[in-house]
Amino acid sequence: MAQLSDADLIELYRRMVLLRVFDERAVVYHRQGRIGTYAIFWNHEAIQAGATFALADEDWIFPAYRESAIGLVRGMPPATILQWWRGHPSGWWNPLEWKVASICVPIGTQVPHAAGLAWGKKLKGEPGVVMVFFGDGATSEGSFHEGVNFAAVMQAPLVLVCNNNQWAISTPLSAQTRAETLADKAQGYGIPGVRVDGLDALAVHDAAREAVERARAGGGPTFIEAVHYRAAPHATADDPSAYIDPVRVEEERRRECVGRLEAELRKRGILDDELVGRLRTEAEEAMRAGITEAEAAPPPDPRLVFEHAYADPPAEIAAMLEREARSA
Ligand SMILES: Cc1ncc(C[n+]2csc(CCOP(=O)(O)OP(=O)(O)O)c2C)c(N)n1
Ligand SMILES: [Mg+2]
Repeated sequence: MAQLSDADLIELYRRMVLLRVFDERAVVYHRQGRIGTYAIFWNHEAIQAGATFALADEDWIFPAYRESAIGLVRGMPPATILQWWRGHPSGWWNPLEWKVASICVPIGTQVPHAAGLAWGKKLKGEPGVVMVFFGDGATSEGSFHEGVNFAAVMQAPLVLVCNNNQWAISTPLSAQTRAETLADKAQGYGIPGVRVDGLDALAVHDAAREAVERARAGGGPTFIEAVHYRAAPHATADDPSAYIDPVRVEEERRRECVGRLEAELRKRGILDDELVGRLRTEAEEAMRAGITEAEAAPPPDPRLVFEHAYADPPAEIAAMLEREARSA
């Protein structure tokens, strides 16, 4: 077990609270019509905060949409992430600034991107490892296979973190794979595969630390399967009552990861009501300031959507852009 100092443990807890409050407030902002469709990550905080806690500042993070707010652990302003969900260009952060890649929505395509960056670092002799997040469903995608195989063959410094929440929207894990565990897949690529309890931030951190150390020492990629169960809808546009047993979801919601770390830290005598309350208030204030800042930004120019999509716009779109430019 990793020896985290008391200060480290509190910082890990603070990050989990920040993520939890972001998620809960984002769902409210969605209901109020202030952000668009939102991918809920309630109870994924132990994976996100635990795994990234093993990284140094020079290391890269490649998130999927489920990890949209992971930049918070590096101090990214909540307003930036809220703007992403509002479809505002001020939500398109510069990946170089935070060493956090763009949020990836196509399933699994971030895996070869991350593998490529990790390989590039190795070729250039640059320090730093790359951590990529993806879901159980992503393990059925070609890009997942290509990315992991490539990274393994090249012994690239890559840490693969699979958030196994056992659902890919309405597709259960049992319809996703015949493999007994997702970690078993690592064997086929010739890399270590480990399974951890995805609700135990300390266990996730421990597995991630070992994987990061291996990658840093030139030992190549590791596959981490963090097992838990999706205890919220896939996204704000989803109605899971059509396909998930609500009793099971209620059970899972009681197995809740922020409270679990909180209880552990209270037991160790390093966390009390005062600090719990203060960290939660700080996170809530950061979110209030974040949404205020986001809503105060001037509306974006709709032409931007096309500007970044085409080098040479098709005639119909070019004509539309011209009309827009004339009326602007
Ligand atoms: C290439 C591709 N195919 C299909 C989709 C539609 N889609 C969006 S989320 C999702 C489920 C992904 O499940 P999983 O990888 O387990 O991640 P989770 O949402 O559970 O975190 C699918 C199929 C997509 N975004 N990209
Ligand atoms: Mg999933």
